Amino acid sequence: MEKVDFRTGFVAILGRPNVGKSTLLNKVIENKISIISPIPQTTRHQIRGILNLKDAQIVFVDTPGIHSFKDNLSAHLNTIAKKTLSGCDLILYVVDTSRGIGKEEEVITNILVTQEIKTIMVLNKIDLGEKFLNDYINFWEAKKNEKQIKESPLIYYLPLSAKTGKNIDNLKDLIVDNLPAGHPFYDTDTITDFPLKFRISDIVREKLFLQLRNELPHSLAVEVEDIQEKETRRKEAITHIKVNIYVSRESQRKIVIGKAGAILKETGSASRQEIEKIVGRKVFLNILVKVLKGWQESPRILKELGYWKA
Ligand SMILES: Nc1nc2c(ncn2[C@@H]2O[C@H](COP(=O)(O)OP(=O)(O)OP(=O)(O)O)[C@@H](O)[C@H]2O)c(=O)[nH]1
Ligand SMILES: [Mg+2]
Repeated sequence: MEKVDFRTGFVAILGRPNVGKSTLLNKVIENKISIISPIPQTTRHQIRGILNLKDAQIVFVDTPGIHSFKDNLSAHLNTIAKKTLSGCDLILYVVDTSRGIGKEEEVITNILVTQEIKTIMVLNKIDLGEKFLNDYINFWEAKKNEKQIKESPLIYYLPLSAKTGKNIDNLKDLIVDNLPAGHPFYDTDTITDFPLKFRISDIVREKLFLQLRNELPHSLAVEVEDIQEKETRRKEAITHIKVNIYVSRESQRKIVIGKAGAILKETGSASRQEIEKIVGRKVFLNILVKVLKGWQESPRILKELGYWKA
């Protein structure tokens, strides 16, 4: 490898839903940037996390999991994932070694094997026993042969655990070694360029997902309508945040609120604690649950929620 003083580049994190892309990003950056939940399709934005090292700045781009097309929201999520590829210097293709190959693997490998950006296959969740690890390697090799690709862009298979951190340092080294020489794109004390408004709405969405488990994740959206810096009566700084939770039907509104408001209360209190850590001051959260029929199909609403970039 050529000796250079500083390397920089964009690293796209791709994979089907729930393989641990956001967990990996947070582990590498050592900070909570992207929300995580056991529910597929947790990530809805293209989220950048910036790792500043002595000799490199790596800009990771987390993406929504690639999955089968259903509605405008799903189509949009796939588009973001694909768009991320253009302009990136390296791809991390994340797979879950504790689960068998998904139908999404066909879509993803078809995209990845025929392009030229260097790719590392991250074989994640090895703490769960690596049961399907070889299947993913074999699948890639078979695809390469099928398409008669002589030199595939895949430069490495790296087993790791985003949860325990095993092999994460090796991943960082491998990435740095494969980035182009260049100057930093962002201030070296920045860890994300994801707007505060969307970070907050994502935190509320994560807490809500964790409360609701598998109920209605796809029907929910969270919007931060307003953020205002105020003072309490005792002249303490406090940030007032107005949050709307959108659901598609009245029955879903009841589920989100919970018995005697229990779900909403728990969501609000868990969210507030996490938001306070980010903004560094006291937070008052005002959360309303609204019914907005068919929001997943409306370009106007998707745009307001930040899910739509024409
Ligand atoms: N045991 C184990 N669990 C993991 C690991 N990495 C992620 N998980 C879990 O897998 C689930 C999904 O993680 P996410 O990081 O939200 O997955 P994602 O790929 O970003 O999912 P989407 O945003 O929905 O596409 C969560 O419950 C994580 O805690 C790992 O290395 N080991
Ligand atoms: Mg994610």
